[in-house]
Amino acid sequence: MGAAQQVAGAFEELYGTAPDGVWAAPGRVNLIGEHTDYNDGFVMPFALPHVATAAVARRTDNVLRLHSSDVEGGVVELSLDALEPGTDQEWTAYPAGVVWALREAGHPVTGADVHLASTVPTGAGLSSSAALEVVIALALNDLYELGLQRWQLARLCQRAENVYVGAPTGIMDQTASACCEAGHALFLDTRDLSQKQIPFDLAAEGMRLLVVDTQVKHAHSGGEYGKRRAGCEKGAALLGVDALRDIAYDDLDASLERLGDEEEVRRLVRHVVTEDHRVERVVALLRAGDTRAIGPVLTEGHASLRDDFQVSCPELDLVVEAANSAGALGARMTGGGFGGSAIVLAEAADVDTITKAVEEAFAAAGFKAPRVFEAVPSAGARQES
Ligand code: GAF
Repeated sequence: MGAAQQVAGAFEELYGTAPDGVWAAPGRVNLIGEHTDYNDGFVMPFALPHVATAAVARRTDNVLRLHSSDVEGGVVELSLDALEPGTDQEWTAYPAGVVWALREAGHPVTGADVHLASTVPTGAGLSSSAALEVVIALALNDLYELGLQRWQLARLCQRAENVYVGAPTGIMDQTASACCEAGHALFLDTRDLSQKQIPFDLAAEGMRLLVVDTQVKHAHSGGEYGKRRAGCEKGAALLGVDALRDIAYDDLDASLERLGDEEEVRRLVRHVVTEDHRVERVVALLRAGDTRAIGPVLTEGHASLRDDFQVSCPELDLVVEAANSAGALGARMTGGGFGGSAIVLAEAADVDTITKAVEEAFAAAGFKAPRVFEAVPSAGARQES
């Protein structure tokens, strides 16, 4: 039985009727472009095969019933009229936040029964929460015939996360989940959400991309992410621009000089401006068919996140160091940082050696064993049945 059928079957057992449909939305890996999305910059994620799957049925009585097979406990019943930002600290805040954001934007959503099951690892920097948000947004968009486009759903999901959940994240993860296509990475300009699908089929070129989940759990509602964001906004204000995206790479040195003794802001600005430039370099290399050459750019990005933006951790640094020493083409942390996952670009023939090297390095350092898997660029959100 496929995942969609299983989730539909569980819905029927739970609620006593069949769902109106089943939808799926993926987690993501970000190839390059980290902490640029809330600076109006460039990002380049691709969708994972891991998905949040939701069986959903409409209701007409302003009630939302939520259940997840991944969380202990029964059905949670919420009144739509009582949904209030900042009041829910549980997983239910993500789907409820989406319903809140839709209704707040004036969309006539009158309730739903939902059963969810997700294969996206949680707390691993792979956007399990965006997958939850997007699957609900897409299901309600279809069921209530709201006619919203994918990028609009992503914006509403971001609003749910920023305002309802209270995590000050950018737009990358929701857009990735909603808009990615199989076999492609998504080159996204987060200023206007314009997008280009860039073919990214590593297997055809004899390479692989590994995800190494360090098992160090992270969260965005914690203060560090917000502090980086505030520091970037301060940098933009000091430099007199709307967002750091507006600092041209060629003007970086002059801009850093203008920041004088604002040492911390200088580091943040340097990361964001060089990272936007790295995204453009990676896009150019992929377009030129020079895929192997992106490896060193990924590693450079890691150094910038570690030294300038300071969002890495010893486990992520060790993945990058051990993988590169064992012959990887390049490696970097992916996602917000402070734990979570790293990605490793490798020749297919070197995957086993590199995996072993990373596992041994973790054991030698006394770290919890990492979880390593291959990431194949997969489809974005869709209706399954
Ligand atoms: C997290 C956030 F949710 C994204 O918006 C992005 O800022 C990312 O960290 C860092 O690039 O995944």
